[in-house]
Amino acid sequence: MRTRKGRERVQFSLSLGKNMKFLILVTLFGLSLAQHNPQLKSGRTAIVHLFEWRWADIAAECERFLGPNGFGGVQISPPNEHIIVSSPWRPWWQRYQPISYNLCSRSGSEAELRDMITRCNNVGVNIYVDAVINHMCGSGGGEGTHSSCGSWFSASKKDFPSVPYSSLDFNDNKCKTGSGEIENYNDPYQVRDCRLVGLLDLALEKEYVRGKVADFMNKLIDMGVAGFRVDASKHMWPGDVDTIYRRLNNLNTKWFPSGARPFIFQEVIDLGGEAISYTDYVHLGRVTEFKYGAKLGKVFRKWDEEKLFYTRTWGEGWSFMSDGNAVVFVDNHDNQRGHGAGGSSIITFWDSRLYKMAVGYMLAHPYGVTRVMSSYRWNRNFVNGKDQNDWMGPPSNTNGSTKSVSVNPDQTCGDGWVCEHRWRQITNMVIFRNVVNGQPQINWWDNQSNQVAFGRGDRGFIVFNNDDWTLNVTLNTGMSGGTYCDVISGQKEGNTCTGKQILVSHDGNAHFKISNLDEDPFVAIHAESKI
Ligand code: QV4
Ligand code: CA
Repeated sequence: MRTRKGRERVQFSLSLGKNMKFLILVTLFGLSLAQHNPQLKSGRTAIVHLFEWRWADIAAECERFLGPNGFGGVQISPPNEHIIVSSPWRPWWQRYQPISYNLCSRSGSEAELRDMITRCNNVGVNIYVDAVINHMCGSGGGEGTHSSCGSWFSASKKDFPSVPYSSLDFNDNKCKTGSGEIENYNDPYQVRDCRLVGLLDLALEKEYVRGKVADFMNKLIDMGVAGFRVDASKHMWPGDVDTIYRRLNNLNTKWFPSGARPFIFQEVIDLGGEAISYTDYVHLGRVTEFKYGAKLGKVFRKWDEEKLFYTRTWGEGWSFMSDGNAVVFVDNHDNQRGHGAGGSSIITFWDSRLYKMAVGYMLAHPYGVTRVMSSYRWNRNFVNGKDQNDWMGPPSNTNGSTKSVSVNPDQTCGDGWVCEHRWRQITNMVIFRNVVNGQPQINWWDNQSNQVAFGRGDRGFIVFNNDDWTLNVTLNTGMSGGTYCDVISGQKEGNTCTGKQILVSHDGNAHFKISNLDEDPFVAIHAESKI
């Protein structure tokens, strides 16, 4: 059965000459390929997710820390108007229930958002917006003005006057399940046209709805954002979001080259075995590779007989999506608290020793665009293995407003903010990734167990000891002779090392001795840590 689109395609190809068609295909293909480009400023490679941070704090962090330390970009929490939930009290996930596209939220006002985007761009740090465009609030969201800009809405009537959306703009007549919710993830029609956990599902095939979504995203592009993390992408038809992405403006030439396309990375949880696969979306932009964190967690925890030396083929060799399509991370805001996918193998800041190794490995390895999680603590309360407090929002004042991020004299964060991105081992590995950018992985060594090492061209070298005994070996680093500071146990300050020193001989060999009892049983050196 030829679809409407298929008929158009036949007419289209008959009416155009070969070279004209070729030109258009290159343009279209080139267009979508460009959406795989994170548009990072030169020499910068990593994104940090400043989950639930206020705009004013992000702006300050860009200027005082992220810019100077070579971070490439920040993923921010959804900036548009969201529901305000009282039970449970102000959960983090209220921001995944839009009420409108007005730009006032738990993180601040439109003016504060604009100021933050400008200040971060001015120091070379891109802003990527978490775009929630599949749905509005939950069907049980009630009626009234319990919203972050005070807009009135009615969930039961599917009435959102501040957009405006009416009941005509939702999918209910298309969803065929009794509950109106997704009941079977092996039915692509349910996954796209029914409600995800009761969230009112937008009819994205409608020109009117597409227009509202594109206007929302274009306003942010014109303000200077570099792209989007597209929430719940699995729940939107590729053809619908393709149409919307094609309507997006080029990036603001105040900070980006003329013709630069917004970076698109789509949240599609695909651990295999479902009807919908990441392959449905990779032509539109990059996709979050959830297998990455799930597998890396098993490897560093040594579960399921996994061993670190098996990662010699890490990346596409582990049947992850191709490098050019992947955004990778050790944990994310969902699976660090048992939401979404990955299960108990996911390593988070709560397991800090393992976490530093896993994040270090991710940042040292060439695969994918890397995203570092930056979290807040909450008082977990496990009952029968489930955290009853997985809903808890960010550090807040008694009036429900989010606390500002305080920075301690030792550069760590206070008031419940974890700031993993400020942990020396992680900051220094972000810098390592920048220094070795573009260099191939070479000089792999392993002990057939959990001790491995590899280089990145002649620009960097890293050694891990995840066995229960000392690593004691001389390895070819591929680097020029000299004394290097280990950037895990310390760093180069002036012309001295605050941590371990590694002496590389003229032939590139160096001796490494790493006790399995070390707090951080790994060592990393790079061209810019040489004294
Ligand atoms: C409840 C019932 C429903 C009922 C509904 C009525 O479960 O059956 O119909 O009330 O309103 C919250 C509550 C959830 C509640 C829902 C709607 O937890 O119990 O439904 O609100 O009221 C986050 C949280 C969800 C949260 C949601 C909206 O994880 O718990 O739901 O925000 O506030 C799949 C998807 C993937 C998704 C992942 C979590 O394929 O895309 O699940 N991940 C993204 C985000 C995630 C977010 C959403 C999607 C939704 O990363 O943070 O869910 O925007 O794998
Ligand atoms: Ca949908």
